[in-house]
Amino acid sequence: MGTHMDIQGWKRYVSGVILLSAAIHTSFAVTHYSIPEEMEEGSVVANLATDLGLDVKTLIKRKVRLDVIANKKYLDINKEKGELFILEKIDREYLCPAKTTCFLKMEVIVENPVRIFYIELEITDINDNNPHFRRDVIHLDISESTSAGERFSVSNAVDSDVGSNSVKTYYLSESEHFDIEIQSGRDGSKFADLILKKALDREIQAVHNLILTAVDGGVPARSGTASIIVRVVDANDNAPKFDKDSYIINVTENSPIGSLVVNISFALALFSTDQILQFSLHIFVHCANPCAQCRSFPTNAFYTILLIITPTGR
Ligand SMILES: [Ca+2]
Ligand SMILES: [Ca+2]
Ligand SMILES: [Ca+2]
Ligand SMILES: [Ca+2]
Repeated sequence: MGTHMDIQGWKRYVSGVILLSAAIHTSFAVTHYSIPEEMEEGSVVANLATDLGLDVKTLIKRKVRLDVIANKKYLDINKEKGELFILEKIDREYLCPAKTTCFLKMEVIVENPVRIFYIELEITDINDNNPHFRRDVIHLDISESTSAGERFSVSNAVDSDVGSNSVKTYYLSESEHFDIEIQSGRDGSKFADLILKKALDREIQAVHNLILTAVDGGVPARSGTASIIVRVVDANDNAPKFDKDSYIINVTENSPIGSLVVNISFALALFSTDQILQFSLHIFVHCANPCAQCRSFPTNAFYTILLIITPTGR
């Protein structure tokens, strides 16, 4: 037979198609079912024989079969009972990721005579996933000079479930300094802003450990947490402190050069560290006795020394 059909060949082909079309009594009605995801294997979805008006006793003889279109065989037909049952658990999040609706389309085919029934199975969501944060620990550096009312973005939690089974709200652990405000994205997703409700003081508390909890709207609700570690960045808000405001020291006029007059201590908070360092100043006799100034005050000579410590800071 050549590649080109003659007129007789075309007639035979067309009449064959017409006969085949007549033989297949196709029902275009779609039978709709709805089941929750994750049903156990073997669970019965529906009695197809009853719903499609087929005689259950003839199903084996008519070679009933089920085609799950464009997907693996999650379901099958029990040919003795005419029941549609779960062959493999259906995970909605795997089958329809990032979709709010999920359908499986199927065809039930019987022979003698050939009939095709269309089935649409809706897979509804159950709350089988916890909200979770992309990072378990969120690090924030906040200057102690930051004013109360300032807000900071923290990464939102995600939940593979949809609708009310997804993230609904957030809670923050008890804190004197921080609070959260819940925001809604355009797509309906929820996220939290961290708000500084009371100014920080690094010298009182250099690190704040908070727990942010995301909760979904499922029943029962599921949750996920992330740690927020706030490191308070130092600002130059403390002057160096001497251990006394003034020192009165008696020095004998014949004190040798280089002898210690006084040892003065002062404390200085270091920038960007959690340390408060103690320093000492040693003041020694510098000039020989009797020095010029002493001669001006033969009985009681007073020297007033003003010490100014100026750290180089911001
Ligand atoms: Ca699932
Ligand atoms: Ca789910
Ligand atoms: Ca969920
Ligand atoms: Ca401070």
